[in-house]
Amino acid sequence: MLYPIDTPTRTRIDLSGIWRAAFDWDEKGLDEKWYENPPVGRDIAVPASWNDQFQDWAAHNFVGSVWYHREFCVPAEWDGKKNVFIRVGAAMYHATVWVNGEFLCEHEGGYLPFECEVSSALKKGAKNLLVVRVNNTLSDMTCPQGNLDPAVGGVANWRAGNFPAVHYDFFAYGGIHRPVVLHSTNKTYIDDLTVKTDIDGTRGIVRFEVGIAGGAARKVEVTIEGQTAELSVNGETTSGSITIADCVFWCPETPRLYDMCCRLYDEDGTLVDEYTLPIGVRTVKVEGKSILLNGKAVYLKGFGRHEDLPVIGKGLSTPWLVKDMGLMKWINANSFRTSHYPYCEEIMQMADRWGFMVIDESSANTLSFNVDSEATLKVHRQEIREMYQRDKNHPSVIMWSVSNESETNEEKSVPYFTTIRDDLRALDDTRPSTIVICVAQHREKTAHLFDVVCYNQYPGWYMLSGRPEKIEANVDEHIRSTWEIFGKPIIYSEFGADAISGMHADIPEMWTEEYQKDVIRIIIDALRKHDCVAGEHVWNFADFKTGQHTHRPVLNHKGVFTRDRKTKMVAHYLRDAWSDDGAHWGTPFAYGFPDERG
Ligand code: BDP
Repeated sequence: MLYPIDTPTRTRIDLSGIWRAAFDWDEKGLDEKWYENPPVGRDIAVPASWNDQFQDWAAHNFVGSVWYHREFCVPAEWDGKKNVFIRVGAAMYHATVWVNGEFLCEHEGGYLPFECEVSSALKKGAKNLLVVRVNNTLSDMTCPQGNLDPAVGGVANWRAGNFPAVHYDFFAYGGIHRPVVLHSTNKTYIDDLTVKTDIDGTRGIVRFEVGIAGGAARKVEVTIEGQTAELSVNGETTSGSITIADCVFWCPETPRLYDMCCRLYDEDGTLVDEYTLPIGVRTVKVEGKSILLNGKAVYLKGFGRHEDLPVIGKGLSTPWLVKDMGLMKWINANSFRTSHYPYCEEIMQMADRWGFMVIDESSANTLSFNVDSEATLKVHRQEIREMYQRDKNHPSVIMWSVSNESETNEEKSVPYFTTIRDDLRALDDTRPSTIVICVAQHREKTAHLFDVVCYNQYPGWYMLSGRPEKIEANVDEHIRSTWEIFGKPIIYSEFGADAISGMHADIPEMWTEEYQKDVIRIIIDALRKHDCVAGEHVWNFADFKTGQHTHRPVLNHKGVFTRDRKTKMVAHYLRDAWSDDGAHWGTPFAYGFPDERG
């Protein structure tokens, strides 16, 4: 499924704006056929989470179904002649779509797009009623899992007591989180593009496959940098390649993109579809202790992030997105991980243009294997396919992450993640993959399945709390033994400390900005002594909202920026540490006891 764009043969209409929504407090909407005649409900912004838009406690904490609706018209020239699609960028967690009372499609998984062809349900020259039911209930059968009663022995053990009850460490937002778009194509159209690139000296080799739907096509022309490949069409796909002489290879320093323009012609030689995809030419490999981009070792500097904003929740906000990308450039980051779910398509496109290397993560966060994980595995496999399908052509995506902090000490996690790893390898032979882990090296059972070891480690916070003087030795030992056991490049994919903005101390203590700065500094200095370390991702880019819990003062405060994107002290130091000429952290604080104490 291609990202919808306007071209000479395609038109898109963004349905973002104020819709109406009815909270289905008693889950009676289906029985009462709200899809035919939804309750008037209340004004609600789309895209955005529903939770923080209103004043009522019930809506804020709601877990269940919300019925969204609005009307739309299609241009007269679409009527009968075009395919008309409704595409939902993402809805958390399960969504069902009806038009004029007719069921069109449903989708499970909160972070990836889905679409349905809607022509059959449309009223000619009249208003159409669009109804989307979104349900954010998680269970032991969803991905991620959630909402389990600790009594059944499942995932709720992870963060028992969180309200609303999810076991992961971010707020259980629900809603239509990404734009809903109406878009049209001709009856015969390009429905997929797959691009794989290689390097031969200074030449860039672009191999592509074009998927065609609707039949009756004769040829495809693909043009890159003034060179055109003509491909005849005999079935649903056709493929070819183009070589770019003196190619500028994609990397953070030169994120050069080339437009790949594809034109599809029917049997009469009439242009029936045109789609332009920006592509980057680059290779990614893992060898020994290094991740190689275009054959050169790269070192990842950056963050684990969240899609999380005041009022908007997990909804897409393009001004905030632009600001965030600017802040990541300002601080000299070169990469980020889409912790803990695939992010919006717009950030992936910007990462291509701005030169950020991305670890693209599935939403399989903190999975438990104490419950029957077969159902979760099914949804997880579907998500991996959809994530690959959506993001496969982004040069910025240098690695897939299949999960964050699942119970990978459990024996059952091995067949589970072997299946996921095999799925991914069958889909993509051009990128490495990883699993983000936190269990102790000696108990970890899945890291050997993947190419890179991503570790979340919190010395100075969850362990060695208040003891920065012990961090260096801890990190040294951890890296040494991780390399010894797995023999793969290591990224510290999370480390850091909570700091409440404005809280200071001359002698650094937990929760102060000084303490956060020192913990991050000491860990970075320790990591850089090891040549098997391929990256440092601070947790987190910005403070973010969590469920209510005694450990969380409304937000997780490990942000380097506050939730409204103000700098904390450590931001200025990281900006130096991540600059080309290295760290200027100033005089280190004197931790430890005087000699006479022994
Ligand atoms: C890690 C999780 C992350 C949490 C972080 C923390 O991967 O989602 O927010 O810890 O506790 O375990 O701050």
